[in-house]
Amino acid sequence: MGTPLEKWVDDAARLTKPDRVVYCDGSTAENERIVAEMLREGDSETLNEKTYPNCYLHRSSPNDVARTEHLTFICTPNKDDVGPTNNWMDPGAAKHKIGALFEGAMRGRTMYVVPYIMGPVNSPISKAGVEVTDSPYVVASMRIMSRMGKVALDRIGSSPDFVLGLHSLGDLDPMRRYIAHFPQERLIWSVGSGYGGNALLGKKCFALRIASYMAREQGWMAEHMLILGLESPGGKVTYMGAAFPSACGKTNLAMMVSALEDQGYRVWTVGDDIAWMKVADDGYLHAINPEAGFFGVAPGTGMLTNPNVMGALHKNTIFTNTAMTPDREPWWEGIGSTPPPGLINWKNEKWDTLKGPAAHPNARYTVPAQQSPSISPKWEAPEGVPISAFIFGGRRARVAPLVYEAFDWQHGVFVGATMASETTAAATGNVGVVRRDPMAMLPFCGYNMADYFHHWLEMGTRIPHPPKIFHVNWFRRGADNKFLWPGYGENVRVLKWILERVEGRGAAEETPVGFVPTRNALTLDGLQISPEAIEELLSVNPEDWEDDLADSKQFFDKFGARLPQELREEHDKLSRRLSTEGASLARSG
Ligand code: OXD
Ligand code: MN
Repeated sequence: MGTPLEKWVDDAARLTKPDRVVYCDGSTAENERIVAEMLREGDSETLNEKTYPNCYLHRSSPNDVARTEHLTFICTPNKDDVGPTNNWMDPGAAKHKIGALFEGAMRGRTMYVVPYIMGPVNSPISKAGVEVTDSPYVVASMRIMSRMGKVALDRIGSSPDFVLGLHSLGDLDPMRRYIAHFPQERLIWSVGSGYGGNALLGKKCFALRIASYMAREQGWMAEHMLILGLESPGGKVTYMGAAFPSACGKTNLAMMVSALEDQGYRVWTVGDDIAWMKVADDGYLHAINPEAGFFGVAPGTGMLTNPNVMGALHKNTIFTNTAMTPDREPWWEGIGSTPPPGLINWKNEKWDTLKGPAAHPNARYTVPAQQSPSISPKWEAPEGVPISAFIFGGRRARVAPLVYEAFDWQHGVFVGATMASETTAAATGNVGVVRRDPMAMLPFCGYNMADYFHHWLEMGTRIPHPPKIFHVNWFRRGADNKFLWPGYGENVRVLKWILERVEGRGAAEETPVGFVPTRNALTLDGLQISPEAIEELLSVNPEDWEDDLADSKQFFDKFGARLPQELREEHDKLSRRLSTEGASLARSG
């Protein structure tokens, strides 16, 4: 007997053989016990209780510091269903191979049963999951990142409607590390890693890979997008979803302190990483943030780049793989102070410059979202927020202008599908290597991306008031290889133009790639930027775009006949518009 949840937990315990099983209720008293257990394991310590109350530093195994895409699998009976951009394993074979690693993996340990809700507790868009894990660090982190414990247990009750996640640290050997998804069974198996993206199963595994699969079946969207609200003078707030590959400043944009605050433009944070969206009765696509915390990259985060999060990090935060000062405060490169003498690096060694960065470049903070001063009053609204604009972006030294608007939904899907970003080799003067990352979902789509593009095209026909689609590029460089645009809080100037376009205002000029602001359409007062730089930021160079088209064609070809015809059509149309433009430039030049 027992509920589906209890039955599944019993099965997991029979397989992994823990010494004891603890159902988590999410209470403060329980959290104290979990933290004590985390500290007892020896890989975590308490930070300065005066300046960082209830904050901890966790050090992961040095071989276990990031998501491992090559060890991440989607397991469906048919290999074609995962497509050319995912790793595939047959479900039976995966169960056999990975099951052997789970066999007895929790002997001598405690198995924690973590029921959780992704999304606001009473939202019709949110969903329940259960993660079973032998890591107290994972339990403490899940308590920040999701609505965890009794509230979720009550929601699940005797229903079978929840996503299952089995996680064990195993022996942390990368040779025995797997993150496997079984979307048809709503099941995740993760073994051999304690790193957040691999081990906090509610985040990338459920909220993107499994959820994207469910979203396609059920007619909604699970996207790797931040959600922000732009308040304009008079107090109206317009919501936008934005997708960027990693290292493009997504969290910073979501939490931006606006440079136009004195003109009445302010940014409110709804989410910094993931959006779940459904068409609502008002005909708009409504988004919720399925998460309850921010799991952000620490290095590079400081008062200049993200003052809001800096204010939030002084309590109830778990730091992972940062450095620590002799005062037991967290420290990382870019925090805004010079490394103090006696600094301890992320490997728990006395640091000196010969030892490389003191914090691991992927060091993280895990902080409750409500601690950010920028958190939107609507961030837990059960009905979500109506999305008026989608913004795609990448890091491109050339090619993409500062901002452009797609002609229509189908063209916007093409813009998202051909998204790309350069590796940061660009910083040393090279243009960098371009990696295609459609909708920033390349590592997170739980099925064939050709079908994912179909789903996007389909959604366009189902949303009576679809968001307008834009593309931005904060990273364009001039002939001197310097960034042309200042970025950070000044990006609000671009958001303001997007808002004006959404409202049917905002002057624009038609180019082959889409609508670009006219030279006077951006609000630039108070900004030191030359008219030449603006000219260059907004320019569309047909030659650069022809090269880019050749690259995106190669990417599309990987999907063969499964790629939607509409995307080939858009590719051809762009190619034709560029050659007409090229020819007329040649005539006038
Ligand atoms: C993340 C990622 O951690 O995208 O959010 O890798
Ligand atoms: Mn992300």
